[in-house]
Amino acid sequence: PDRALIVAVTGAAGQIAYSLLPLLASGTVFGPQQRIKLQLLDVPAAESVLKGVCCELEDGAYPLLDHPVLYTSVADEAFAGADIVVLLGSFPRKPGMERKDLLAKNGTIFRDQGQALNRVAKADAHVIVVGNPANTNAWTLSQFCTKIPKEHITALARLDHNRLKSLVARKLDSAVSDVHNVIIWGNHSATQYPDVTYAYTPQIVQGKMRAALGGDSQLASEVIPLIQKRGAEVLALRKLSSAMSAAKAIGDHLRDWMFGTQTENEIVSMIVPSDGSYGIDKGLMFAFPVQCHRGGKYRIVSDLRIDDFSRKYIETTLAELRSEREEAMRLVSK
Ligand code: NAX
Repeated sequence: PDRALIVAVTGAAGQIAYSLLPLLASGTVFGPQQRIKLQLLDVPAAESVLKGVCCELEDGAYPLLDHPVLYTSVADEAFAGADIVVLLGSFPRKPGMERKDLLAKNGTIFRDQGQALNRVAKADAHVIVVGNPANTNAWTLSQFCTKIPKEHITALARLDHNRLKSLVARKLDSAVSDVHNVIIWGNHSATQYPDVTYAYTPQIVQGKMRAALGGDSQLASEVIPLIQKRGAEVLALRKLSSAMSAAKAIGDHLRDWMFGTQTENEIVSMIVPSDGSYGIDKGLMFAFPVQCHRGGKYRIVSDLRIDDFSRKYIETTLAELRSEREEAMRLVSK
């Protein structure tokens, strides 16, 4: 394609961006023919770091990367004409901070960025929210960004999805590429439900995976909590939250969304506005099983049977998301 794809990235001076920007610039995400133009946003205090990142992007001599790379602390400049918007920047939880303070702080950021996108982004831009609390930040953004179709505003569940897929492969001693159709449901938080009910490999047919992993009590005591707490495990070990794996997951999310999943029946997990499937409130940002088709289209897989074991987990994460949305709603209606 002749035209460069305009990709805006916020939180671009941070650690996920440092792993993500090379994936974008090298063609790993949008393909080896697609030129891209990067427009980077961070807060004024990070200006020198951001400038340093731009120097490194220049020094990478990426053939697909248009120059100059734009960097700014003004959202309207970063979002101008954007086709793809990756929102990494958010306010981190500080010691002693209550969840509602965190929601309020981020509510303001995502309100302002939603309004900025509304002013200057392309009307059919594709947006992915990564900054936490990701589901609710995406919900707030979508309330203020009415120009972009609601289903174009998504958030990242793919890291949790990839963590589960890899864990299943390791447990079964299979290749990761042989594991299909794991699912993450709900909030990107410790209440998420990592579900293997519909997963399969060449050896283990659909319907037998829960038994193959040791049965429901083993899932409840080991597999599910491992995935729910994996982010905390990495944080404790690295003293920094997941970044390399988060960047890989963002690339996977964007590539599948734009170009379709590898096969028609492949399921991936994305946080998208609910269409009412599975009794999830319409419009709530919830991680669902989805199938992606070429051209930036996806469909929520809405006909899976949910048994009592799964339903209990889905209800817990749903309750948490409803209460987060209520806090965020207070801000929206102010
Ligand atoms: P860093 O703290 O390294 O970077 C965040 C950057 O965002 C900083 O440079 C900061 O200055 C900037 N920033 C803050 N407010 C901003 C604003 N209003 N506009 C523009 N930039 C702003 O964090 P990093 O490790 O890169 O993680 C980024 C976000 O991803 C965090 O919120 C983190 O919690 C979240 N994560 C979400 C994941 C998911 O699966 N949904 C997984 C990975 C990650 O933990």
